[in-house]
Amino acid sequence: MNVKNQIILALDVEEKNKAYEILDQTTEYLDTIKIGYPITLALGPSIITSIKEEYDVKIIADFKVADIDATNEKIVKTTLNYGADAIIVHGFTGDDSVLACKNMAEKLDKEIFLLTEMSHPGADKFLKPVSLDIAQMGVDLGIKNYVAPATKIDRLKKIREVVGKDSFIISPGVGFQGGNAKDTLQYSNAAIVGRSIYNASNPKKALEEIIESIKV
Ligand code: OMP
Repeated sequence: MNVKNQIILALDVEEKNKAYEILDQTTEYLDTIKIGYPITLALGPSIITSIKEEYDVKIIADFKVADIDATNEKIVKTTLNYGADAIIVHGFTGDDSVLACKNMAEKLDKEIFLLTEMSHPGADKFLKPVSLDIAQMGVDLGIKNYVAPATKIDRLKKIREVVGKDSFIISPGVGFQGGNAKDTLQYSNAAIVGRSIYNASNPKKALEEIIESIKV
């Protein structure tokens, strides 16, 4: 996946007007949008289709898929058929669950992102001890795309070492959660930013500042 300006907008708003207002202000600079549970549960999954019809963007559906293989397969199929280009999948469920997602995405000519370690402090308790194993499982399964935290650069660096330079990593936690885009992009291919853009008084300016901060 190619991400314009190396920034992905996490569009975690719950009102349609607000979503479109933010997209109107930011899609000059962005071509990849992450759609998750907040907007999908508020507006229904057809919001994915509507945004794809209205804007020239790629959509990563962040549904953190984490079920048995048969259920995962259905979740991935339905989500990608709404028009998402890729879907985020948890890795802790194990290889059969993850493989079911990968196979379904490939059948539809789309992609999955494997979530390794998470960005919030609580992830240190259960996920951190296994995140490098999750990343290695992804490599063994032939997965190309990963999610790894912008808030824990040492962990992001280790995950990069496991998945290799040719894998594609996207990293949440820039801005509001304390991560910084420039440091993150030393090891990651794209930073995911939500609240620092959509809650800003001027989302376009906030995004311009983040893009500038990467260049200096
Ligand atoms: P902000 O903290 O508002 O910038 O948003 C971060 C976005 O990334 C939200 O949509 C989170 O759900 C998501 N996210 C994390 O914050 N941490 C993770 O470890 C993984 C994700 C994710 O999978 O996107």
